[in-house]
Amino acid sequence: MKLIIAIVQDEDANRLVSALMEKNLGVTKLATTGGFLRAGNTTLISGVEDERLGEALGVIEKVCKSRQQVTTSSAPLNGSNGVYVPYPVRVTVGGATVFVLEVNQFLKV
Ligand code: 2BA
Repeated sequence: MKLIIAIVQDEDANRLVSALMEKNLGVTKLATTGGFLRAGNTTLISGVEDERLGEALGVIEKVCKSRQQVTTSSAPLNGSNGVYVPYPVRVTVGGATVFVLEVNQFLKV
């Protein structure tokens, strides 16, 4: 058995939990904070049988694939005399940091 620890962006977390549960893969969701940005992210832990590891990693990759998204920035534009005019910017969102650990024992007592 393997233990997957996946650190994902908050916005992907619920979709990922649903996608894993749909495949009958157990998952626990933890609210976490990244050390570098000191911003919230989500850590999911999932114990999977060895033969289902590839399937589980595939679900994580599909749901959390990094992608471009257009959002609105309110930083002042050059030449706008300090006036805050919202304008669209393209940012990268998604992606996951994944660790796979060997499980020595799995008990429910
Ligand atoms: P990622 O490398 O995709 O990491 C996303 C989050 O995954 C991290 O959030 C952290 O919570 C977790 N993580 C990544 N590597 C880990 C590890 N080896 N062990 C345990 N947890 C780990 P943050 O720490 O807030 O980092 C957010 C993003 O800032 C990182 O995205 C990376 O793009 C950047 N970053 C992190 N450390 C950096 C550094 N020292 N210098 C420059 N950029 C850094």
